[in-house]
Amino acid sequence: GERHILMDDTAIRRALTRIAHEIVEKNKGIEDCIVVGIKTRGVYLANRIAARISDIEGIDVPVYELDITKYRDDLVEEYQLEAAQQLGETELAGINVKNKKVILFDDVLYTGRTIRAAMDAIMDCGRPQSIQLAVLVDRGHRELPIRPDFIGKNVPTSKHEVIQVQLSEIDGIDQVTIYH
Ligand code: 3GP
Ligand code: 5GP
Ligand code: MG
Repeated sequence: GERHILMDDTAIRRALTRIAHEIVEKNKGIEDCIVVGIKTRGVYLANRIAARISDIEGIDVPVYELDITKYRDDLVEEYQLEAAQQLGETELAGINVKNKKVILFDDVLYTGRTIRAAMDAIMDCGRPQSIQLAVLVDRGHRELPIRPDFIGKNVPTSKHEVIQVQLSEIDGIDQVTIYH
């Protein structure tokens, strides 16, 4: 099929800079905030956002990574157990989220099931003050009442279209492409 580039490196850079400012504005600073990136590409985005926030505010924001495999609701029990063993429980275990403002970052938001699972994992670590959601691309088609607080680009899609997110850290290029 056909493909179109939705965001190039400049567009991604500007979107992340805007989101960093929006996060600082919404939270009136960055005190008590932590950033949690959802593997794989959400982690790189989380690190980039934290670096920008440090540039803006002069304060370092803690960044954590989260693999939600064992929290998904669409895996059979056996597989969930296997995934949990491989992961040695969730990598968030031991992180203090109590009274923190948790900013979750994923590359693409689709059904919302991954984010629901991520919220489950966070709640297992304590009671955060709030959870906020940032995504590079919102492609629609939610199956749960979940909406992002910070959005790089809204991309209305059909269900058969696929969004590819490439980030320089692992893909050698910064680019968002739609395949239809
Ligand atoms: P990511 O882990 O870097 O976010 O889920 C594994 C990878 O497959 C994801 O990379 C994501 O980019 C890609 N992907 C593309 N379409 C889908 C989809 O519809 N569902 C899931 N789970 N992953 C998708
Ligand atoms: P969910 O459907 O739970 O919102 O998304 C599942 C996971 O797959 C999330 O990590 C999300 O980033 C990823 N995902 C869903 N749809 C797409 C897509 O079209 N492209 C990419 N790159 N990732 C997707
Ligand atoms: Mg993802």
